[in-house]
Amino acid sequence: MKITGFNTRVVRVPADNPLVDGIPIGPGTRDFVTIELETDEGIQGIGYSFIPGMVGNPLFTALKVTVDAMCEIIIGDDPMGIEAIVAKLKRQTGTIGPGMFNFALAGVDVALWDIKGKAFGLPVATLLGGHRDRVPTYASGQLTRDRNLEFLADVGSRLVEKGFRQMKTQMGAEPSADDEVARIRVMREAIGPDIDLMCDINQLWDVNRAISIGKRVEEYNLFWLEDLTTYDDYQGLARIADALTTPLACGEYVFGIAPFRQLIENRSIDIVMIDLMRVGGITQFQKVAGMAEAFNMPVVSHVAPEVQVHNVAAIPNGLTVEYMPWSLQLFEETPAIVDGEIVVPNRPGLGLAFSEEAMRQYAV
Ligand code: SMN
Ligand code: MG
Repeated sequence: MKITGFNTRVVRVPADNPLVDGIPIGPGTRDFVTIELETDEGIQGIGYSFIPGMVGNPLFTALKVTVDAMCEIIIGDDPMGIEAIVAKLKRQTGTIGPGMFNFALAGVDVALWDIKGKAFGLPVATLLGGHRDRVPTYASGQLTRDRNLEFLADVGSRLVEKGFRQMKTQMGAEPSADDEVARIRVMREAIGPDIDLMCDINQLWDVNRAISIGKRVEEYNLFWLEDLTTYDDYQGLARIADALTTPLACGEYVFGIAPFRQLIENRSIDIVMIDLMRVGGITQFQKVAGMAEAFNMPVVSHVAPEVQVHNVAAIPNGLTVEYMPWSLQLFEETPAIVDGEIVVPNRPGLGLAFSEEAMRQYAV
């Protein structure tokens, strides 16, 4: 099989897709570069790239240019040889460094796996390992640190009514430690003892604050605390991990596979979080997952749930899929959630199709 052509688009979707009805999210947009790779056998693979957490960023043009250049380079190549393609792209463009390179590579890699799945008539999760066909998922992006306590209690309990068994909130913005702790107390009271509650700090604390507030919230039995301090302070994170019984999850800010070795070997974390874009796509995700398994650590996905469901369902140490709804509007249909679990589509490849209506409406 040969790659014969490609089509990429910048798509700007409105930030208005909350997981419970009637909650205004935004204003703003979420920007994606969508990718369609064509082959001489008529199989088309789809993927997308974006820069998590960056909205309306001028660097976005650079992402589109990088994706286009990569697609140009691989025309004529066999899409079955994904590692050969990654190696070629690294040789020819890797000197731009892991940032933009990985963001662009991730989208291309996802499209290549979609082709491979369609060629074999199997879901990508099955090709990658096929551990199970559904996995736990948690509601994300709803209970953010800009919301007040009333909002947290209201939306938290509505997410439970919607069927979510796990959800994530945030700390890191309150000047006083008491106010930080109050957010977790209110959340726990609202959702009860049986719902898994995670909390993301997004690197906003220093090591000592992480230990002192981390100890105070232990009574609320958090499922994990995430990115408590600077992501590459491996030793600082290890001190926090030693001091707390709550598991620490980090890794979404890490580019590529090698820095995960530092997080894991230094025991800076208990749960390995892998961002699909920064790691460089499905191929690289699976390598980090294997490394984590060897160290007896579970893996959780970051963003892109409709793609990441394949990664997490494929492996024995997949813990849960982050259900971050940002990218869902790009597709005609997205994986179902049943009893708090996200279900791998029983279709070849990713089991996804771009919504032509969304493309028409939101393409820039
Ligand atoms: C997050 C950060 C940036 C983009 C999306 C999500 C957040 C998370 O850290 O873990 O959900
Ligand atoms: Mg996070």
